[in-house]
Amino acid sequence: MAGRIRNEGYRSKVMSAADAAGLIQHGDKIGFAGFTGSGYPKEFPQALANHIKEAQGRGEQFTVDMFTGASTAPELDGALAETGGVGFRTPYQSDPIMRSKINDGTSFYSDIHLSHLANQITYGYFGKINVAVIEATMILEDGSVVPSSSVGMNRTYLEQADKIIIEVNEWQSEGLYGMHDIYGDIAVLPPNRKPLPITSPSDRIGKPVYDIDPNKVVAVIETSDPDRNSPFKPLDEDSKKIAGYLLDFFGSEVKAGRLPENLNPLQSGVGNIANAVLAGLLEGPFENLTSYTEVIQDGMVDLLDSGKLTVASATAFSLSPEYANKMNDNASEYAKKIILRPQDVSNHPEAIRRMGVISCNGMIEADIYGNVNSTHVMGSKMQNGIGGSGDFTRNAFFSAFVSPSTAKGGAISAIVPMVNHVDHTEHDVQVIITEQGIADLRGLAPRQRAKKIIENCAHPDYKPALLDYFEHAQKVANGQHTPHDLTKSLSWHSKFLAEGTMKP
Ligand code: 0RQ
Repeated sequence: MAGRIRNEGYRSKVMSAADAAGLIQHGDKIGFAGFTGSGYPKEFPQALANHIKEAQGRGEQFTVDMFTGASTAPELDGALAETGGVGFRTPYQSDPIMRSKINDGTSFYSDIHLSHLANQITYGYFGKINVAVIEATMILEDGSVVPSSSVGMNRTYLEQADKIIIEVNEWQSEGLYGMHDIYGDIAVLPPNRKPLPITSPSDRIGKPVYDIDPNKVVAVIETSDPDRNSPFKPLDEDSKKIAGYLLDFFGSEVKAGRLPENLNPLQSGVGNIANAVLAGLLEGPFENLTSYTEVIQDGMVDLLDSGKLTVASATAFSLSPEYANKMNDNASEYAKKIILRPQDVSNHPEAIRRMGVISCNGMIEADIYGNVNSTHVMGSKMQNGIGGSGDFTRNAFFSAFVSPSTAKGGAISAIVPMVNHVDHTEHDVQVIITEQGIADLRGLAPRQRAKKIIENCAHPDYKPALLDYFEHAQKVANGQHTPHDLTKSLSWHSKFLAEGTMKP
């Protein structure tokens, strides 16, 4: 392990996770590494959870505020949430225990766009970050730090925190050195910002390492634990259908002359449908593809291996255990085609808009006029968070949302009269796809969109009731732009809460 910590000064700071956790105080704001199950600290958070529990056992109040890149893993989100000691958390999360603590009111949660967080931390909107806890692959002789399998918010937390704790993880491949592109000039206060110099997903504009102030490093912890990535489910028929509609749509856009034959850089969300789209691209006609996205998942690695995808830019891996091992075995080869950037660069509106990125993200529900809810269940409950979906959707060349047309065994329609929360407004949403079909909303007014969304995307069990609502709303509404009956527009959700089904 000495080989991974090549700087004498840092070697002298090696200590146990428990000793490092002892440095944390009640009320500390901690910036953690971690993005979709990769590159998060593995041992410190569990030691911190014990430290919190011990304080609670003594009858002391002990909470910390938790900042990350995005979702993490049970060893971080789960372990800390379980103590009830997370006072505040941001941004995206998906851990079941963390979610339950947000929804039962134990933890405050602020759901913000992933590209905005670094700015907002730097401007001090969240107060002072006291401690940064990151994972690294290596510490080099000159004290610079080689990132691991995610970059996320690390650059900002390392800059902003008073104290730094580094877990050096031997499980991460040394071949990752050279894959990262850490660009920092972006964190300048406006109005003195410069254009982001990225015109192609393959552009490298920063350094392969974090430069940090060694005086701030209070602990170095040695670990060898794997990232906790979960396997993907086998592709189901609905996901394949949805992917098929999207790929046909790409084909017709190439024919119409709006897309080049190798498409524009692709962004694909997380989950099974996104993986089905990537699998479809593997078999499809498009060559020389590029990707400017947030996470690299298995399907993207297959596309790189096949030569169909020439480069992938992201902020993190989101791989199954099998693919994470494959990445570790061949990291230095993949580093020629993969670039991992800070999330304020991977998700930067300027780059997304300039390159004409094609975005495709999952949704919880859409309404008949094209507003999309990605985050809330039945009005009050948080599912995961907006993640990068808003960064990409608002600025994309094409923005698509995908979902099965029903949820919870058919008891919920994903197409509703009015969404119970809006993340992506009708102004930003261009295409909606379910297993029933595709609604291309470009160029349409709200009432024209409603017909298309209901006809093409709603499940047959719900289509007649949606058509009834739309007709009824036009009769009773106070205007004909987006006609609604405000006494009924959310009645589908209240019916579900009362009866366990939206079915008429
Ligand atoms: O709940 O797990 O309790 O069964 O939501 O739904 O169908 O498994 O779909 O995993 O693709 O998640 C929008 C949440 C979809 C995700 C969302 C329930 C459903 C299930 C999950 P259970 P599925 P997915 C970044 C991209 C926001 C962030 C984003 C997401 C659970 O895509 O978090 O886009 N998006 N990041 O039962 C009530 C409904 C429901 C519902 C589904 N209408 N009402 N519950 N569920 N629909 C950009 C990148 O570059 C990566």
